[in-house]
Amino acid sequence: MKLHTYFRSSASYRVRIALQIKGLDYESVPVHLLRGDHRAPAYAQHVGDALVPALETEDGHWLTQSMAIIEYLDETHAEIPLLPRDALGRAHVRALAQMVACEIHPLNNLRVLKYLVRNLGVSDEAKSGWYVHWVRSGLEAFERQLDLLAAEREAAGLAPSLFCWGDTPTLADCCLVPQIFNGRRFNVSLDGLPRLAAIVDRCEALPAFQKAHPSACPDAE
Ligand SMILES: N[C@@H](CCC(=O)N[C@@H](CS)C(=O)NCC(=O)O)C(=O)O
Repeated sequence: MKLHTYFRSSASYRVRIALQIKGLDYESVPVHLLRGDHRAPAYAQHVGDALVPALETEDGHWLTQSMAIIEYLDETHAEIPLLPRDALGRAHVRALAQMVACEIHPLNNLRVLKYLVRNLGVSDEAKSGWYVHWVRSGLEAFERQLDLLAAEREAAGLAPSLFCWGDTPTLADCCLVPQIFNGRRFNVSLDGLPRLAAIVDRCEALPAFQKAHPSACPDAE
């Protein structure tokens, strides 16, 4: 398998975490976003939206969209699952993952921030304000959802979650940790988000998350 990835891309980081949790071997193929490698024909001919990550499977298929890739890996390598076995748990995990991947991340990715500055004439200061506003408010919503899920587990007599849902990392944790890495680069505070901060600490203590970290990537700068 080949993962087309950029070390600082949080969507790529999600897939790297999933690969490491599952202990799968893969070749890392760097796609330098700031140099525009993703728009070069060699890459863009395989990836309709020319975004990273993309996974090239052993039988030559190109898969796109980090969450679809992670679910593919989960279905094809079922040991160490990243989604719960029950439908209710899967719905909760996918909802948390989508809070990051569909609500927070699209507002702060590279091309959106570039458009604000280059096309709308927004200052760097206002761009940073945009970033912090959307990431922080999205993380506050995530914390509220964790509160609600904790109450649901308690009412059902289930043990408190150690990770986003349950006592092992799931797709939701694969999405949360990279978003926090990204937020820290822009000084987004985690104050007042105790559940989320504890989950991130627990994840970051695990070797799989450490091996997937941007600083551990072959293309790290
Ligand atoms: N929803 C996509 C998001 C992919 C995405 O936005 N990737 C970013 C890096 S994190 C990218 O390729 N950005 C290039 C650009 O914005 O020009 C996924 O989950 O894979």
